[in-house]
Amino acid sequence: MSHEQIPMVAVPTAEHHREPFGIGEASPRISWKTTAPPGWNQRAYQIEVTGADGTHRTGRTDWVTSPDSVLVPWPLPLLSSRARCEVRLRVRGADRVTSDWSPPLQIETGLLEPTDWTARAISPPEPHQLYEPHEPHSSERPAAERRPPLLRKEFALGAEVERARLYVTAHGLYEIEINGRRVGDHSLAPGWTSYHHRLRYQTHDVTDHLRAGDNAIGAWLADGWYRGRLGFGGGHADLYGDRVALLAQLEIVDRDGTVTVIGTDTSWRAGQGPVLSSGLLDGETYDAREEVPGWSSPGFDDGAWSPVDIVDRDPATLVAPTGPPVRCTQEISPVLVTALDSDRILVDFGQNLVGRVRITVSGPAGHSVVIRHSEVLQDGELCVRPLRDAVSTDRYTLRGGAPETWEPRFTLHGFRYAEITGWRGGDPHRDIVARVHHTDMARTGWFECSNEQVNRLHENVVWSLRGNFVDLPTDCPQRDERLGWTGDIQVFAPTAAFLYDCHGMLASWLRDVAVEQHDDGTVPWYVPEIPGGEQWTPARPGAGWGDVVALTPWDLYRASGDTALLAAQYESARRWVDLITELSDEAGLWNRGYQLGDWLDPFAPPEDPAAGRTDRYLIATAYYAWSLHHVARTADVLGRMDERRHYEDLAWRVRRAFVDAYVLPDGRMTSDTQTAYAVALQFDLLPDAAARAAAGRRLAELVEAGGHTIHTGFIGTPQVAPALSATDHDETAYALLLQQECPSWLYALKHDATTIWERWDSMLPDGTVNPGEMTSFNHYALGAIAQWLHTTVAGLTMGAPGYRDIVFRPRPGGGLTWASAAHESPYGRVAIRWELRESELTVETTVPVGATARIEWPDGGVTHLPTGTSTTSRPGAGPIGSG
Ligand code: RAM
Repeated sequence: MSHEQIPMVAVPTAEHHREPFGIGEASPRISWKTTAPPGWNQRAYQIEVTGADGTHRTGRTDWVTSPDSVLVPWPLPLLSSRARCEVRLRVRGADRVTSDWSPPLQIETGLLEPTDWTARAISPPEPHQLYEPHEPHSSERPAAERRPPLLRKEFALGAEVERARLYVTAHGLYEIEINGRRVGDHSLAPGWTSYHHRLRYQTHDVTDHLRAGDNAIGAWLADGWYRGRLGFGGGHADLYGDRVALLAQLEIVDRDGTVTVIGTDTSWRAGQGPVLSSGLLDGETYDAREEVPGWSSPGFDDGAWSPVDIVDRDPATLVAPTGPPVRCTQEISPVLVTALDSDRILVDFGQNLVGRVRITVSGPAGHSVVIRHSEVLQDGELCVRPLRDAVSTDRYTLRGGAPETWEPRFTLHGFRYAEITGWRGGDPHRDIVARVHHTDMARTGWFECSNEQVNRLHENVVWSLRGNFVDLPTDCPQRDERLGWTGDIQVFAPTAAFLYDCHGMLASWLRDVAVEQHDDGTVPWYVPEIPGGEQWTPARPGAGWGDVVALTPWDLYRASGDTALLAAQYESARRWVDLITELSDEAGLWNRGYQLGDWLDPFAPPEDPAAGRTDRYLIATAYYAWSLHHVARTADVLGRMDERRHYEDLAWRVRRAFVDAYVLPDGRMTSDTQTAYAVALQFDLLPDAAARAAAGRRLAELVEAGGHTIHTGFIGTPQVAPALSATDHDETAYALLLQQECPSWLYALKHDATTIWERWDSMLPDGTVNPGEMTSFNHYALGAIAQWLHTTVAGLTMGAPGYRDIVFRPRPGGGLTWASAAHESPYGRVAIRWELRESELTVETTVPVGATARIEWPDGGVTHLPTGTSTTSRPGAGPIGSG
């Protein structure tokens, strides 16, 4: 048998971890991808687990007869805390040919039990004891009290270190140094969760940092989300508590087998460092003259430092991460630097991004460099008005002497432009760099086509995703908001799950949504919930936003095949629809209460974005039915058949009520708007094929009558193109996509957009910035069109969860001559590229082992595909007409 015919298994994965180090699962499910000749099918698998140093039992399963390769149950005894093991596996096909063992996956668990934590959270003493009070800052507490502290501790080790792990978290944000060297490369750790209920800790391998003899560990701490100013309208500080704290447990095993545990306790000391102030919205001020040389190394005299206090943190609330950390993922050099006046330069990075600027400067001690940020310019200067109360200003004061390199630690900005006052660098193209930060998820989805503008649009969606997947899914990254808005991710989740492996990150956030759901089932507008002024506090149940609890777990399940997520979120979803059942009338209409409707309908008055043209209760009832249907489907997957029936019956009832109330006898809807038809079609609310066809026709008419510009808001926009395609109006959908006049997707490109905007006219046609209150240039919600590019333009769609069944359904149109999409699915790479020559459509497809696939041609024909890559042509299968 030749080598190519033997199946090969790649390194397996555990749960949704990119790096299964310090994980919280005692029985992580295992997935793998196999390459094999076309037609090969897995009959059985065998898994072997090898425990390291007795931290886990070594064992091997029998051959398990199963075609499964995604999230298969952990096969051996549960892992305990600090377990280290290697997992490898092999597979066998029907032909009984057995693969080699896969390369091993290394897994290490974190601290799984609250009793594993012996360290106690420590806080610098009450600020007045530590610092001289200064002038009051912008927030209620004096600046000095907010000055980010340093914490340190020295210890001796008797022998060389065999292995050392640091388990660490904070109230606030932290960075750790051991013996003068930074630990890890995470940013903004421990991230933002619902801190009262869940606080993430991180695990680091710090073996290389330690040595026999004297050692020191030090921590930078800052306010972050825990204590810093957050939110709009001036915001609020101290939302979770008024003291920052560090909880760290360093566990060291030396060559003699001696275990030493250095935990935070009252033997640590607190001092002050060079960070004078730091806020996520405000930016950071750093005075290098106040640096404390040697503070995180042994031998430093901390006699003048203060003792620390123990503060409460229930170890039962500590959780290991389920997704990757925030990191710097890219560095971008300026594309243009111009002098604004004798002391100010303007730097254009050519891309609206989220991160911070690193500078290298030289100059006299005490000289300050001030960096301000903005997404857009107006009249050649930064336009910071859209940032509202986010100050987004970093300040660096030089220590003097050799060139100094600095980047703020505990803040993040959304910007394309930086204005630097007092620049004292060399070549700004070399000495100024933007460092892009976000949750470091693996990229899994790609799209390209023959139209360069559409490609740029797609690229902009990817950038808006990156800028807003920063530990949690936010609405925007730049102004005084940056909140986990539920409606935004609700409409965008399918797109996100195609482009990046965001399962672990969103699963964590959905946990927070569930724990912050109010007693009556109300889902907050954003999670974590913070005070939001009259409009948002107390939260009221809002259609499209609250529905995140029923719809987003389902979207993630579809993308990943993970039923455990459905199980984990099921109660939360039920509580939501049960609440709406109480709020709806006897017929089943959700027709009362505050609603955002088709938020930001371009025809809504600028000062009232909720006053769109589509009846807000039509939208509310549509979402209610759709969420009921999803709760029923979820119950079905979970085998809860009584509940499935209950919710499906309710869903039918609400559908009927919807049609009675909002669809007129002639098929028109009471709101004769694109959003109404699109939602009715996409949420499957219409009674039969004729009603669907009629709604599709009317939708196409309205889109054409609107001159193929956007007539929809947050709710309608993601649905219009898919609804047109579902009713054979692809060409109308293409015309909408390719429109250049405002409002349209491509309009923004005229203004050099490099991200998706919140409003179609965030930049007005005359090039001035929209004067409205909400003028973000980085909001992913309207980028949900990208999923239509993937599924319809390129034609890569999912037939069964996890892409176990794939339907390639290319729908050429809009003058495109080719398009392609690829997705790294749980089974392996799925890809399509089509090309149109005259009227011949040629399709090249890639199907991974373990999946079934077919092409559904525009003319209705079907071709079944083997695994592997194949090319198929179909004469006469040219562009489809607009039905
Ligand atoms: C805005 C947010 C978000 C939207 C809410 C209703 O302030 O930016 O995008 O979901 O309002």
